[in-house]
Amino acid sequence: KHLLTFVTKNAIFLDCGIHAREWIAPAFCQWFVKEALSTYGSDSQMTSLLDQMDVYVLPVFNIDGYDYTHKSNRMWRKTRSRKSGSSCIGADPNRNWNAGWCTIGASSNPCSDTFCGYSPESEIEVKNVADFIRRNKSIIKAYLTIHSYSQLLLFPYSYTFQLAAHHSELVSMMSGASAALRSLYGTSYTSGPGAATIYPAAGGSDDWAYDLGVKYSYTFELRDTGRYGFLLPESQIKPTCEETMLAVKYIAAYVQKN
Ligand code: ING
Ligand code: ZN
Repeated sequence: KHLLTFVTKNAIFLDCGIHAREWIAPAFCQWFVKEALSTYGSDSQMTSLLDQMDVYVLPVFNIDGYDYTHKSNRMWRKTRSRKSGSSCIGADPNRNWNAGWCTIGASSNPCSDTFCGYSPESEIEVKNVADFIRRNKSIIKAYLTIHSYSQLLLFPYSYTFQLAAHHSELVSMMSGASAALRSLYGTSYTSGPGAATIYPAAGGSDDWAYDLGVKYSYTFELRDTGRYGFLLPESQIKPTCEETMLAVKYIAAYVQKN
């Protein structure tokens, strides 16, 4: 008698490139996949991680916006959606999630760079990722989203100054992750809840995932601190990816054992 047991592994969800102009972010997702494939079997931590967990990687969340930054406007941030009645294009895909939607640090003006959209999940990219995470919420143990720049490790909340229920655990986890990151090239990161660390902003993906029940929900703001900003020189791509990998692996190891 055959007995087939289908085991669904717990998972980490990783997305990059929610904002079009933050080019180092998609580079990191690509680096992550390369590292996962090339170190599985030789690196004991990667091997054990991938044996026990799945990692869902969305390498370019805002693909139309990313394409637009290559062809027309390097500083574009939003999606490229159109709506009749407005000549302005796109909404901010990190203001469009249903988490305190459009209450603070977001604009209801379609021409603004932080336009929250006409309704939560109005953007097709947000709707589809939110559907995926909702559908898989029982297995998704961590949500990581990669942005730039400012060298920050952010966690909920951004839509309110209230502290998350797991605040102290998230604080200590981020101090471990930033120490791991710093160990390679000395790059210094600040961590804390979004509202108090960068600025209050509603409708972000990490707050939404956290309120859905994904306890380990983090926004990375990669290099640099403003010298080059979004126009990070090519020479910094590899070191940025290498050091970020250490923080992501630290988080993954923590999630794996908890
Ligand atoms: N920063 C983020 C932004 O969307 C953020 C900061 C994180 C806001 C989490 C809300 C929630 O504005 C960048 N650089 O995009
Ligand atoms: Zn961003």
